[in-house]
Amino acid sequence: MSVELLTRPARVGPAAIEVVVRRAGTPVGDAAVQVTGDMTHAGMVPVVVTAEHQGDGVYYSEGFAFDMAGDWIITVDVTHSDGQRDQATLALSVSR
Ligand SMILES: [Cu+2]
Repeated sequence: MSVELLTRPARVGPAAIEVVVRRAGTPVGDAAVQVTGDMTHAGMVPVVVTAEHQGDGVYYSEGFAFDMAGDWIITVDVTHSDGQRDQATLALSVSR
């Protein structure tokens, strides 16, 4: 599984995220993909969006948003149709 932030450089505001889900090299089109953004300090409400399948194992959301500058961790939770779960994280620094 790979996670990529499409809106570069990462700045405060709306952002697009793409997640590519594969199993043993084969694209997975029937998973549920949730993207959660957290910051590295306490007291923040996480940003949570659902990424929609676009075909070929690519899931996309443009509903993500960074509401504060600083260090963020994006966690992608994938639930497969058989109930198995995968998780991936992406750490990044968001500027104003
Ligand atoms: Cu914050």
